[in-house]
Amino acid sequence: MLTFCSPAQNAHAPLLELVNGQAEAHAEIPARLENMLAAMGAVRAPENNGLEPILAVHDPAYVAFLQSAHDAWLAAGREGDAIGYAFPVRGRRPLGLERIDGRLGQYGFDTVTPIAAGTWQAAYGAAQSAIAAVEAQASGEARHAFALCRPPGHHAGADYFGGYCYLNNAAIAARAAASREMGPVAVLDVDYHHGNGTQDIFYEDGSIFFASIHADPKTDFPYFWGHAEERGAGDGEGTTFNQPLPRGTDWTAYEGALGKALEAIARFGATTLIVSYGADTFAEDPISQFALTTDDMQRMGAAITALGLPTVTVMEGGYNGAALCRNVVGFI
Ligand code: Q9C
Ligand code: ZN
Repeated sequence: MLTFCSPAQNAHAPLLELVNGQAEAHAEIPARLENMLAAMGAVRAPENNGLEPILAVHDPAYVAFLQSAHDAWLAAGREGDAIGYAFPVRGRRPLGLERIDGRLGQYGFDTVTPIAAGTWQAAYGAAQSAIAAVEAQASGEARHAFALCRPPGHHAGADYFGGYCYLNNAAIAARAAASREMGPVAVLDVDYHHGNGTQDIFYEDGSIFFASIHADPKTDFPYFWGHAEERGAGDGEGTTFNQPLPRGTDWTAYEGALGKALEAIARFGATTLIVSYGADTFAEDPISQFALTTDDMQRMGAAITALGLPTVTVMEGGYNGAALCRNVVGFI
């Protein structure tokens, strides 16, 4: 499998997340990537395709914020990683706020996604890995490619970060594939958590199908998105397909949901598939509650491959460091 990973990706090393009323050691750390790299064999550093494919998805003011936020944090006399603490409840008027605290709240939606010194550099590198995977397909070099992204991307929207995500690697890949006329494009999100950012980016876009299988947001992050009744809007009505599943879900129930998602993608007429793969559906994931085994990861990969579409897989979550490598290798 042709795998892309940028050396810049490990410049992002967040220290803490504020969760359950406490500061905890962050779960999305460089060791995740080290574990996966150790198991993957040869990986290729992506060429630099610049900001253009990123700006095809993300708002320029948001990108400028990400590039400068940690410097602004230091300039405000702070130490460590930038974390917001005040968030607008209803919508965000264009207030032109200047203080870093206001801007962190404006662009962020949680307290678990710090902006550290190397965050921009790493997120940019991860996005380049996703773009390079699409380019390898477009040029005919590979039918399937894997972007070993970190930090992950599927919780990030056009102008917001959250859920350990800053740039939406899968959405950037999907748009890049569509602009290379590889479409219609479908995104299948099999991370434990709902890919709210990807859903939001394509919610009113009928040209890109989004299917997600995830823990019921009634019980799990990101809570406010991923409910079954969210089906898209406007031109995108019916091109968003959510299947929330209860905690404890094992392969028997998961397989049925995966079959339905793949059927919907085939019915849509997709000719390119982008997979947001999270290994956090694993039974022993420290922050998640599904019950899939390493063998199930292989079954999942086989079922998706049986769809017969050229596929770019983008890495999302998965926090059991020791098992991450075999789960990813099993899936791939
Ligand atoms: N420490 C991804 O898997 N909640 N993001 C953490 C437990 C946030 C997960 C609570 C989970 C975000 C890409
Ligand atoms: Zn996840």
